Amino acid sequence: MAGMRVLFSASNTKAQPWLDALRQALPGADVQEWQPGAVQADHAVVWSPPQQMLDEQPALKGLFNMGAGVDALLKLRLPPQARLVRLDDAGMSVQMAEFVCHALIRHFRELDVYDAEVREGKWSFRRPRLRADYPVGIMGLGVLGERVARAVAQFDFPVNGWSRSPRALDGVRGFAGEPEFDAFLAASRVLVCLLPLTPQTEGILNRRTLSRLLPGGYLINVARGAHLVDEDLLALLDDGHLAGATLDVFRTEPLPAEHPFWRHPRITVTPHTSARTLREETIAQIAGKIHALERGEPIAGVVDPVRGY
Ligand code: NDP
Ligand code: OXD
Repeated sequence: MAGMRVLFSASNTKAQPWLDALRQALPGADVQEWQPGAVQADHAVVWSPPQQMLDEQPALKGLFNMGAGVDALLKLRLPPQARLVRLDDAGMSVQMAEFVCHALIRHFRELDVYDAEVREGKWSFRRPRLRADYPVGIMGLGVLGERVARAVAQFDFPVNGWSRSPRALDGVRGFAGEPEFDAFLAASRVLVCLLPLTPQTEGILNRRTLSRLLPGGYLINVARGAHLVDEDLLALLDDGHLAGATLDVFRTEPLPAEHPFWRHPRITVTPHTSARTLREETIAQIAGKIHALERGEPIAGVVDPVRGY
């Protein structure tokens, strides 16, 4: 790796521990935090980098995103020959599976109701619900969606999965593309969004689509805030078609203090924390891919900018 230059730029974390770990994983490489006017680099590891950085680095071969979703990066002007590489699991899928199963089970087992009653000193039981009445629909069967589908199926819920191209997964009833979207929704009571944000999926969680869920539907959005039309969710909760929602992602983050989601009694808000980027796993994966690219080998996780993910 002697002579290779790698830049780091991330707006959401302290740079030093990442620089130390990257230097350790790429011995011989010159690894620096990006500053305006930095020398030309071979690769960059980024989260929400400034446009100026990308404009100043036309010779980048690899642009490594420190997350799975590349929607924010694709809004920028990218260096012409750089391969844009998304994070491929790196410890995120197990976190996503535990987060979604937790939200699903908390709703299904009415644990919030029990919590409230126990706080009032009440010892009472609710009628057990049937799993068969709670089919879970997972939008997106990629790296994260597939793991979530398998985890949910382990708890014996019926599982439906929807993807762009047909996917055959054990224990999952598969639906694909626009023509099968309405049938997928109509067969689901709990809806989990794990789609990438693209022009095709923006606003996909709206009055029309959410109304198609079985009555008493429940939404778990762990993908991007712009998948959801906020007012439509509020209206469907108010008219009783939806029972509630767990939302981890929002159109504006942090969620503004005056936003009604904060105070809605049937919405659970978490601060974009369902699957965190883990430093050790992330650097191991990115360093491995940088080595492979330098040897001219193919790598997984290269984003198709036309498809948008
Ligand atoms: P992948 O790219 O691996 O999977 C995307 C899935 O969505 C694929 O199954 C794909 O179909 C499907 N898909 C894409 N477009 C459409 C469409 N128009 N119609 C139907 N299906 C579609 O992504 P990941 O699983 O790694 O991540 C998913 C998203 O999760 C990320 O883009 C990111 O936004 C979000 N995320 C959120 C985190 C959080 O903390 N809240 C953490 C990490 C990620 P096909 O299989 O046919 O290609
Ligand atoms: C991601 C995220 O896309 O953390 O990885 O949202």
